[in-house]
Amino acid sequence: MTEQFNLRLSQLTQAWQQLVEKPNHKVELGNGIYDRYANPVITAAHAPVFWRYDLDPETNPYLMERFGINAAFNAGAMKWNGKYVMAVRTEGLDRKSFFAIAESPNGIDNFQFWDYPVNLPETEDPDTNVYDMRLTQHEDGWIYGLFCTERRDPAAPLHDQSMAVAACGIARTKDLINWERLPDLKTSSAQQRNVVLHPEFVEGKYAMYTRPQDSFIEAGTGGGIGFGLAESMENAEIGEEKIIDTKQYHTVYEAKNGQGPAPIKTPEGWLHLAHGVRNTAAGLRYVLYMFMTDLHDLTKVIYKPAGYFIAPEGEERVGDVSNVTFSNGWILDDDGKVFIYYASSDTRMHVATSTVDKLVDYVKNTPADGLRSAASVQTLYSIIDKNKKLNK
Ligand code: M1P
Repeated sequence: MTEQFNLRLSQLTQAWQQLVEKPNHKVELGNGIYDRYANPVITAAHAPVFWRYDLDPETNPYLMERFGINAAFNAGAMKWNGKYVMAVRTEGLDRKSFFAIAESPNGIDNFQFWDYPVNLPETEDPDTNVYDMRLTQHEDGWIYGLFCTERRDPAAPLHDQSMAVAACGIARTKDLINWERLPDLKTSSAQQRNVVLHPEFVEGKYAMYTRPQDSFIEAGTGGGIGFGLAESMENAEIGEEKIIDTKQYHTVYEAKNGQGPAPIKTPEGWLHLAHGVRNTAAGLRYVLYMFMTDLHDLTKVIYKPAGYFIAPEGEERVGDVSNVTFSNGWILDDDGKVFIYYASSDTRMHVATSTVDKLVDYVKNTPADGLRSAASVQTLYSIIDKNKKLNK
């Protein structure tokens, strides 16, 4: 038995090692805006063997998996001590997710989880599930993690075991290891998801992007990316939420949308990455899109290219919730390179790389949505006409 145990253990360890050390490479050609990479950067299989297995032959003679990991996705991201780190939504076979930090020396491969996942303190009203943490290095000196905390709806009748309430949970840290839990965000909306802290004070207050929603799934009347100010994070409360980017008929964000990571500051304005959702006969389709807000008026959208920025492609289209791309983490490097971390189909994490200059060019110079087929044709005519003149 011990021989078999040892053999299986070395095979498991070798398979894990090969996976985490597998070099990644750019997919050729691309669209000029960003480069996709061939391999996912984090998957469920990246979870260390010592998380998933009891390695004691006495108590686990068959070396069975005791704590399976189902998915690793929707990660917040930041540069930390020279490394590229993600706060990964790691989901067990029991559907509960938790946050685990994974780090890479170069941002594109060799991501490895830290030995222990985040031991997130609970509030007096314990979370049933926590997910989708946005990391913000705030100018007040703290690193904040804003995430969705989900609890069963207290008004749900016994026969309905899926009614839930989503709210914005808040925690902060100085080292990504020890976390202080703060009270959940208070707003006048029934539910909240996709809340993101802006990195700078605005009018001396904490600024947040919100996504008010009427119920757990439907954004309903509260749809759109909202913006609001709070006096403090110790007892964060937003009085007025102003919708800065709305849902809109016949666009990729007609059903709902949500802010991705905290925006990136550029001399031209704040670069935003968000997700947009539309309904199809095959269910909801989640894609990523970008826009830019004014440097001095964060509620004013100044550029917004038409359509999606990243949509699920190939194998990305399939997973636990298929046809989804979702991003809540990106990293701006010192040299202007941007690492865009996105999840596919609620299952795994990928990276795409670009630069601030390219992303600013993309948001400024990509035509806006004309909201009618005829307007799209006019846009295309102007591109073709210009190119024809060039060839003369
Ligand atoms: O399943 C797709 C996504 O659905 C939710 O996003 P939203 O609130 O915008 O609908 C979230 O649960 C997210 O985690 C998930 O990836």
